[in-house]
Amino acid sequence: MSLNNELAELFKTAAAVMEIKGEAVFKSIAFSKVARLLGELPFDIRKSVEDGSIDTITGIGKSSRKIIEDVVRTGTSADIESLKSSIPEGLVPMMQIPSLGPKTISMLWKQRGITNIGELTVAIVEGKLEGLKGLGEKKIQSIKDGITMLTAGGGRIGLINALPIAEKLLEQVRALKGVERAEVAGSLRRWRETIGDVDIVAAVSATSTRGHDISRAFTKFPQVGRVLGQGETKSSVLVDGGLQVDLRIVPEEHFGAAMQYFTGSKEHNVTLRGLAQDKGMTLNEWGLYKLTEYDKAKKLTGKPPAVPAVASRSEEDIYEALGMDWIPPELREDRGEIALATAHKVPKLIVVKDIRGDLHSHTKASDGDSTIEQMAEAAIALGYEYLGITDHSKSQVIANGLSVERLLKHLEAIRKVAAKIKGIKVLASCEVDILTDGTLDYGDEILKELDYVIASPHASLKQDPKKATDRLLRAVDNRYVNIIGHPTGRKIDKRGGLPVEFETVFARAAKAGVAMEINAGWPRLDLNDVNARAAIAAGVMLSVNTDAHSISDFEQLPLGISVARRAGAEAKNVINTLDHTSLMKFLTRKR
Ligand code: DGT
Ligand code: CA
Ligand code: CA
Ligand code: ZN
Repeated sequence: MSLNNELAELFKTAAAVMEIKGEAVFKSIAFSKVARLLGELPFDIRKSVEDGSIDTITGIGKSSRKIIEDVVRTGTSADIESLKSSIPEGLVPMMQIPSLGPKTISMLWKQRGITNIGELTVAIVEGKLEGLKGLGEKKIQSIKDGITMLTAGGGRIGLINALPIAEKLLEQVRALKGVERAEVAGSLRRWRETIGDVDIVAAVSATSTRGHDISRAFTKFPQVGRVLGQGETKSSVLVDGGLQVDLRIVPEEHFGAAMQYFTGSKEHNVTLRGLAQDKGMTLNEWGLYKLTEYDKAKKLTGKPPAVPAVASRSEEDIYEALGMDWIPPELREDRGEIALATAHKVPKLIVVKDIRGDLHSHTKASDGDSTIEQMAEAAIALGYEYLGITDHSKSQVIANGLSVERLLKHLEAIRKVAAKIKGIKVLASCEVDILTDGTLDYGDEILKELDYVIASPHASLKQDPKKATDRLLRAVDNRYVNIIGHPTGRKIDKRGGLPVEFETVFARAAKAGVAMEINAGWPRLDLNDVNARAAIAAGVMLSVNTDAHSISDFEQLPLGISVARRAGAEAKNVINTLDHTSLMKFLTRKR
């Protein structure tokens, strides 16, 4: 960083500190101005200090000049340092959270003792921000989203956070006058686990003059915080919480092409375009065109080409014209899907409705919020045939894991509910901890009392690959283990999880008849798409479960299904699409 920029940052920090302290507002404004001035200065400030010409720069007052001179001469400024140390050091970094300003930070600090982003996160989770002036539910949610964005790295937001924001926007766009239809494209339509920005494509009836009105109305939506750009065919905004949303407006006859293009992925599109070229065609956001004809119209940009397209209205038309089947968005990552589509062998991907029951759920017996009955009732409401109750085993002390004695009592309680309740089979199980060396938290004499066993790693996730792999292998080898739960223990953007050599583990699991879980609970999504794909290739069965700790957690199933779909899973690859009888056959085959 140049000295100018370094100084600009320093002044920005100083201004932020004073704003948070709520003192000397005019001075804070002056510091902000100096920061901007330094950032835009076309010459090196060091020179002006050395030849004294700094006096002639308007906008740099006496105290600012002293700070600059001190930094040039000594590399630091005592004035700034003492200012910085006058408040807790974690407060200034909180300014990076979109939608969080100095006034709110000041209030959080003075009224709730919050001094850094970590404490703020905890306070939000624990509901400790209630009762603060100007901090309604909506504002708190947007702060939460902002933290997610900031800590996600690379400014990506979690799928689970992006979905409701996009859904709401989509509804608003569809309601705009002149919009015939609108859909989400981009990574969100492909259900990537994190989202860089949200892409929406809207269709208008003709090359209508409405484009401008629609795009202007879009930038005026109440949740829009900043407008990054606005034009007749596209607009970009930042919504509350800092998430970017791109809107594209196209004539309806080009809607399919725009959806295809903006759904991506980029890699998928590049390969597809190459294929089009081989066939003497060109594929772009407007449609699929014959190269010979397209060249004549090429100079027209920002507008649809003046020649008729081979295909443009629907995605199906485009893929068909390229000699292939339509490809579900979740597969469009250039991982072999184009060859499959050309051979008419696109898998019939699993859908949410294929799931007949959840095999991983918790109750009040360990760290869940609901009773056995409540969980079972909720599962019935979802139309499930069966539900596995799997509370934590004894080593999970923080999660109120069950001692042997408590487990046996709990099994009895589950079986009592199972006997009484109609319309669902309730299975008595347990999520048994896979300890560091791969031994299980209960001995075989206890495990054999369970209807089936799901075994998961929770602690010591920083092992080397050999140890991590042996750990899972040993669990797979146990004759009572049926499912490995969240096999790596990773949490999206929080921790990486076990570095398992899955090739070895999958080969053993396929042979043993042990299923691997896709844990649908956010932020797990574990296995992830790539590992789940490898599992299928190795002949391993999957199990998509929510790991529900409350009845509302069952709603996270679509996230797990999206991972399965991105892995290319069909219903037949997933054990909890089986009817109860077939499922029990699978779960007892090792005994
Ligand atoms: P994100 O937003 O980082 O989560 O990922 P995407 O896939 O949504 O990427 P984004 O928003 O930059 O662009 C949306 C889609 O538009 C992308 O998936 C493919 C298409 N696209 C964007 N730029 C290019 C490009 O330079 N070449 C090609 N072939 N496609 C592009
Ligand atoms: Ca995007
Ligand atoms: Ca985008
Ligand atoms: Zn669990």
